[in-house]
Amino acid sequence: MKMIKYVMIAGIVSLTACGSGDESSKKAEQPSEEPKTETPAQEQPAAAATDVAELEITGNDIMRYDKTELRAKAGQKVKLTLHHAGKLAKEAMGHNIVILKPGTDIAAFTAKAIDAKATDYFPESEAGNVIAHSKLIGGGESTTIEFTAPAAGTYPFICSFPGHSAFMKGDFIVE
Ligand SMILES: [Cu+2]
Repeated sequence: MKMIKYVMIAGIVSLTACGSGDESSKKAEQPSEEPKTETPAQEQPAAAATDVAELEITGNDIMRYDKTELRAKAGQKVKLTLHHAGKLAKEAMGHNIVILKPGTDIAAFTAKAIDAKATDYFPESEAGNVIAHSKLIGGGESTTIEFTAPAAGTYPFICSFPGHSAFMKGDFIVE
């Protein structure tokens, strides 16, 4: 009986967890294969070099991002825009996005972030664990960062405003 109850609760939790996933994951267009003409050693500029991944993510006044996954290709230029769709000021409900190296101790990172109010909750001492990060913004604001996608892998991202990373987190997946 206990077991059944547990399973039901788990089911409800996973249902609600899916509730916010209204963003149908836009599959990045796979570049069609180059026609296989044997051009001998003619240096062609890599397609990835001119290719820009334009990504967007939005935070709100109830401490959520609108997506939990962002994707790019290794070496690709990434233009990532964070929007804040809410109305609250950044002092109360500020959001940023911080992309971390795999294996970063997120609890330790966010603990240091709490003490980093002067730098908008970005702990400079942890910069070595950071791939890229935006500034902190309040309701109605947007900010864009540009960086080069690192090697293939899964890079966790969070909002480093105190308490937010419990809800505002996801994976930046580099293929
Ligand atoms: Cu936040």
